[in-house]
Amino acid sequence: MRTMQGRLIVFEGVEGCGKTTQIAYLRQWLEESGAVEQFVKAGKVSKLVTTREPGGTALGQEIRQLLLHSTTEQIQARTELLLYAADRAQHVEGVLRPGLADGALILCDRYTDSTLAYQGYGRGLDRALIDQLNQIATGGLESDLTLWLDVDVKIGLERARQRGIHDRMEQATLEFHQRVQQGFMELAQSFPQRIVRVDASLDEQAVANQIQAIVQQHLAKWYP
Ligand code: T5A
Repeated sequence: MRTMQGRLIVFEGVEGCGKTTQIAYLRQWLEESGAVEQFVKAGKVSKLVTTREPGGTALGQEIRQLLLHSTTEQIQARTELLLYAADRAQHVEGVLRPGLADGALILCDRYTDSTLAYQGYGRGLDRALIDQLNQIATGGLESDLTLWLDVDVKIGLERARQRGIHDRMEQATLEFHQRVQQGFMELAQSFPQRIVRVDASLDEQAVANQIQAIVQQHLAKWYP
C-alpha cells in the first residue's frame, strides 16, 4: 500500500519578482541537500516536478503564445480570462492532478492567485466570476503552499526590462501593475494559512534562504 502524498508549492508575484530564478534555486537546494532523495527513499515522494502557468502543457504553450505574444488584434479582458482558465484546466488535468496522485512534489510558477490579481484587481473583472472560473478550471485543487514574492512593482518591472523581454502583460501601465500588487497583498492577508510572504527585494541568495527556511518547515510538517 503506497503512502505517497504529492504536494503543490506555487510561486506568485508581480512581473520580475524572481519566481523563475527562485524555483531554480529551490530545485537545486532540494536536490543537492538530499531532501528529495531522502523522501523518495522513504517512499514519501515519487519525484520533483517544476511547471508553470500559462504554458505547463503542449496546448498551454500555444495558449501562452496567444496570451503573451499575439499581435493580430487587442485581446479583450474576458477573452484573456478565459484563455488563462483554459490553460489552467489543461494543466490541472494533464500535469498537476496526475503528478500529485503519483506523489510528486510540484513547484509551479503561478496559479489561481495570478488570475485574481491580474484579471480581478488589474483588469477589474468580477471577483465572483473569477472564483467560479478558477473552481471550474481546477475542480477545487488548491496549493499546499503559495510563496508570494513581494517586491516593489517598479523594481520588478525594471528587472524584467533589463532582461530584455517585453511581453504583452509587461507592457501594461504602471497603474495596472500596482493594482495587481495590491491584489497579491490583499490575497496574502485573506489566506494567511496558504500564502506566505517572502521579501523579494533582497539579493537572490537572501531570497533563496528565506524560501528554503519556509519550505523546510513545511516539508517537516508534510513528511514527518
Ligand atoms: N498571468 C498569468 C495572468 O495575467 N493571469 C494568470 O492567471 C496567469 C497564470 C506570465 C504572464 O501572465 C500573467 C502574469 C504574467 O504577466 P511570464 O513570462 O510567466 O508571463 O511572466 P512572469 O511570471 O512575470 O515571469 P518573469 O520571468 O517575467 O518574472 P519572474 O520569473 O518573476 O522573474 P525572473 O526570475 O525571471 O527574474 C527577472 C530578472 O530579474 C533578475 C533575474 O536575473 C532576471 O534577469 N532577478 C533579480 N535581480 C536582482 N535581485 C533579485 N533578487 C533577483 N531575482 C531575479
